[in-house]
Amino acid sequence: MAKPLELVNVEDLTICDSTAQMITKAREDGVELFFDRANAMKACPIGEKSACCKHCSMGPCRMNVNSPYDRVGVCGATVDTILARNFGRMVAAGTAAHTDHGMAMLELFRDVINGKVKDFAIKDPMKLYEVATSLEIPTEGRELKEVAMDLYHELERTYTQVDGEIPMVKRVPKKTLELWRQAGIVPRGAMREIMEMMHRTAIGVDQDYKNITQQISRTALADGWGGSMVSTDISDILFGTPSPVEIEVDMGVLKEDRVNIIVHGHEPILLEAMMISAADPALKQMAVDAGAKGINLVGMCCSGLDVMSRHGLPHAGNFSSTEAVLVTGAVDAMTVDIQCIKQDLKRVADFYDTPFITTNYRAKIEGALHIQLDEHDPLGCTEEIIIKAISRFKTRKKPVRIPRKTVKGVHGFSYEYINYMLGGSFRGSFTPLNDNIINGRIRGVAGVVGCTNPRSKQDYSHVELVKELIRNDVLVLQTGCSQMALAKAGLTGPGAAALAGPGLAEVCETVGMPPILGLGACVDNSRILIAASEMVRVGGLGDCLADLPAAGCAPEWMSEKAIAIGHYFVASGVYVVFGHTFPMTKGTQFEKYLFEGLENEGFGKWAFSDDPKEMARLMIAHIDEKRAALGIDK
Ligand code: XCC
Ligand code: SF4
Repeated sequence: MAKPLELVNVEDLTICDSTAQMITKAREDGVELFFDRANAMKACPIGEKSACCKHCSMGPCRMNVNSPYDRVGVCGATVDTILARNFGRMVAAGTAAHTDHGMAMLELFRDVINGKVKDFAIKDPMKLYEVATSLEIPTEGRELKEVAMDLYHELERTYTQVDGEIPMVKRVPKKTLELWRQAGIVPRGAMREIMEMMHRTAIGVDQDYKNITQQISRTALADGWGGSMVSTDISDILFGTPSPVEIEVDMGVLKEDRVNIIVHGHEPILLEAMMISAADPALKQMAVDAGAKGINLVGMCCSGLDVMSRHGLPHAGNFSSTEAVLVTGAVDAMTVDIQCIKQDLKRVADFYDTPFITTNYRAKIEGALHIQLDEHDPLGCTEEIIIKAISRFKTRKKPVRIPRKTVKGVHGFSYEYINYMLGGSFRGSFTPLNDNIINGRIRGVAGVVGCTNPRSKQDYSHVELVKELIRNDVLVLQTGCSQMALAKAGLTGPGAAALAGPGLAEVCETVGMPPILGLGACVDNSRILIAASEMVRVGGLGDCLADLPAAGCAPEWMSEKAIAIGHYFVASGVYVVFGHTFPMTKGTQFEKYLFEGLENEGFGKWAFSDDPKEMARLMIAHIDEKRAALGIDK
């Protein structure tokens, strides 16, 4: 780097104490982390507002963000066309990520059924029957394998179908589905939608921002009600449907006297296979022989959340802490699969002599060791990683400094469990939730989800927003890095009820649930869609998703996946607030369309705020508006 950086105070970068300690240590060690790079490289003021286009070589063309209708691109594209095309490509990329992940899960499912994969099995046959029934696949008197194969073929349409409607629309409330049909946005298959989105946003194709938005909605819905939903359901069938489990989080879960292995990424396969290998007596013995007390497997980011919710595995932190955790010097191997894996992890890992291993052919990192995880022999890969970690433990060269902090919390609230919890019987129902919303004890429901971002103080907005929501009797559902922010802040334990408003606190006490429910990884936002559909089905809260007193927020988002998620909620009828930044130029027609116009057409709408108190205010105002429309505002 040319000139020394003016370093930002650590307290301004994060409220996560462990990460703060490790940022300080990294600076002492002379290791650059992404927090400092974000400060050194200011965001491009035009790109930040999404006002540039590089879709052809007549450009790149950039608009005047202060006076957006001053000029057009060389081809004549207006700022609205440019904004909509950029937004559409973000949604296409995000949808591609979730659907490619989902398709990998579906292929694993197929190979488990046909016996080609032997290290995994169907762990939750009941869920398999439930999903099959929801898709009208006959189950009476049929062999599990037969039903499973039918289910596989049915779900494959989610991705590959070229015409018709994806299977999961059978779960969409009738009136919402009617609206989609009228608007022509029922997804056919994810591949088709992503392909068409890319085509329509190329130079000289679709140049009407409203028409582009139609395809944006269709593509995003192929994620939420398609790729992501299938991924969640298949993961539950193969690895078990989560139910509440107490978990320890934060960097203190690393242990100086153990072989610490971090698994970071998104598909549950790697971590599930690691768990099998870490329990192998021969490998355990090898660790003991190397002088360790044992093997300590720890998750990070979404794969961590996924497996944590199912098996209670400890979790070290979210996206903004993945470099910082390496700075402890205590990580004996970090292994990754896909998504949200910073290239820089390799350089930081090298500095601390930590083996850094990629495992998915889709996501190699220059210079990193690649050990391909073959679904047909997953343990071949995971055993090798563990052996590398043990040997690193034996030869640890640098001093180890682990932040002491650990926090306990309860996670793993699948839709099925919420149903059970509320109904108090195995086949419970959402009636008590609806009743409590109608009688006003619960004001509404909010989903607070998404990433952390080095351009905003890590975890701060997540925690402040959620506190404000529960204080106002709003029940909060969480996924992704946001869930981990609240977990580290100590708000996923029973103690959080003390911060809830009187109505919500009373319900929490009666039902025995916390006011903040952690649902899992980002693909598990589909669980929120299912829960919302169930609220409509039970009745009393309107007849489509847009009628519900509900709102969503990703206060510190950074990934294109977050934009895809945000938009599938908006297209489903939900009000969605994004924080810290938004790829939008103020004062444009496209902004007005996303922030107001869509709602007038019966969908949800987008909003933006960079202050958590204001985010909460917007969400609560929307919830109150919906309550008033339902006639339950007291
Ligand atoms: Fe990635 Fe999923 Fe965002 Fe976290 S929340 S930074 S997408 S790990 Ni999903
Ligand atoms: Fe410029 Fe149009 Fe080419 Fe975009 S597509 S770079 S606006 S000429």
